[in-house]
Amino acid sequence: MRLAGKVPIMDLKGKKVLVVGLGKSGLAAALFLRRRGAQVTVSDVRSAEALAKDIPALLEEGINVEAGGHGLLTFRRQDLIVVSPGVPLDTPELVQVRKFGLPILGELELAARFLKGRTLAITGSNGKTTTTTLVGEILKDAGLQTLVGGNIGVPVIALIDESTPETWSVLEVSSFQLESAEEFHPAIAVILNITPDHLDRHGTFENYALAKERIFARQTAEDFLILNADNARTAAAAPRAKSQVYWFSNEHAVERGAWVENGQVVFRAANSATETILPLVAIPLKGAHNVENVLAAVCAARLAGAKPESIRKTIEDFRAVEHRLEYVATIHGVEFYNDSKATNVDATIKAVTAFPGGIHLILGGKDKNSDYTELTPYIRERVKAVYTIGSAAQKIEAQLRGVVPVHSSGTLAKAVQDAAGAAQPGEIVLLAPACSSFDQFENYEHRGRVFKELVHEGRDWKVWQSASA
Ligand code: UMA
Repeated sequence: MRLAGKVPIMDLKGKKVLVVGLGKSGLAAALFLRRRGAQVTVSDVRSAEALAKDIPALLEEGINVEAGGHGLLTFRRQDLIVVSPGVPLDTPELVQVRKFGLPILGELELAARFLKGRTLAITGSNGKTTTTTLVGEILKDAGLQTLVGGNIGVPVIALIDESTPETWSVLEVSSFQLESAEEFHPAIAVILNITPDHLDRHGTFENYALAKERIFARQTAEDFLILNADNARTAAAAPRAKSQVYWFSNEHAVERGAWVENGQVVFRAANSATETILPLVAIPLKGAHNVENVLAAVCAARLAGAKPESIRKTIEDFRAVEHRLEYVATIHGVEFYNDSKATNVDATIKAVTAFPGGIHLILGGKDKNSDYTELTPYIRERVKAVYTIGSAAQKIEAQLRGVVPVHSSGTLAKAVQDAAGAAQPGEIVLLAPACSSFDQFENYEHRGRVFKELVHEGRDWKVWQSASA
């Protein structure tokens, strides 16, 4: 959806600006705007008690706070509204003020207008954080001035002060951020894959895919767009690009881009010879999806100017990012993996297919209008039992009935006990829940940390054995 209005936002002095949502992005945006002389108000649906840790610092900076709900009058009084990524654009107050032509910018869009240097932006339904982290590491190791942020957890606005004309800002960008992007213009854009996610917010898969495509809407012939040749909806975006399209594929050679040939990751730029980057066996990350992430990272890093030898070294030394198919421990022969970031069905399929079999899979959390029956063939092939948690449990149980034994564990603590108690040496306990975490946890990081604590606490095998007996 295009948002109405244009403002001379380079001059924020004296402007009345409302920041909607006081999470990480809202906090960073409010402080940024205030430092540039704007009269800032923050509005959040959470109560003053829930926001207590941030309110004193905001008041001290002269920032007004509206807690416990959004007031239409507060919205109408502004010159500009800045929206946090998690706030839906069809929030009634936003719909109302849009009718009056009030400018509304997303946090990414606001930040992009102030960020100096070039941007390398990475989106996709899965693999964003691993690829963003890897590209950031590669560029740093290659001696390029690099900042990393975005959906990965550091709001883009927080990078502005450090950025210089020489900076590469490597940004993980989500469909929530891209939905309101207007002038956002990365020199290199990557779409890793597009598979169903966030249908509760975007309504349809096509709306979600079109939000992702906004990553290259402002690109010109001087820019690069990197697409996954093996993912149909991603590849379908190519005809709409004005930039130079590069491809990556785990299945076949591409005209320009990165692919796998004779067990080696290779790269070819336009009108150049094919370069060997590194052998597949030297990739230290599990799963075919991580080969795709590495291919995308190689392509992006080469286009940004990193040399093949430097890229190879960084990839060889790279370790899994926290909460992404992260190895936790082996206890009495059972391996525990934390893939709390598997917040949609496709991510869970990728996690399950990273192991040959013997998986005890923990599924559930807050449903996003997902279809869990898509998991059926993968579960039948590799999973011994499923343990459900959270508010999506009943739906998952109904959709997976008869595929493998499904246990209603309810909580993560009980699921770890149940799964660990049932797993035999050589088998895997995998948290890859296919749902968001917000029904039982603050966020997926919190869920992942709790999982790891539970695993480490349960090192006394007997506790699990007796608990599940
Ligand atoms: N809120 C309102 N009104 C609403 C909705 C929410 O006031 O109608 C308030 C909430 O009460 C809360 C605040 O908004 O206080 C939360 O804002 P937010 O959801 O935008 O969260 P932030 O803490 O600012 O984090 C956001 C991203 N969150 C989302 O997109 C949901 C973080 O991505 C990101 O790391 C951070 O900005 C920094 O850029 C997280 C995420 O879950 C990891 N992303 C989704 C995903 O990866 O699937 C897209």
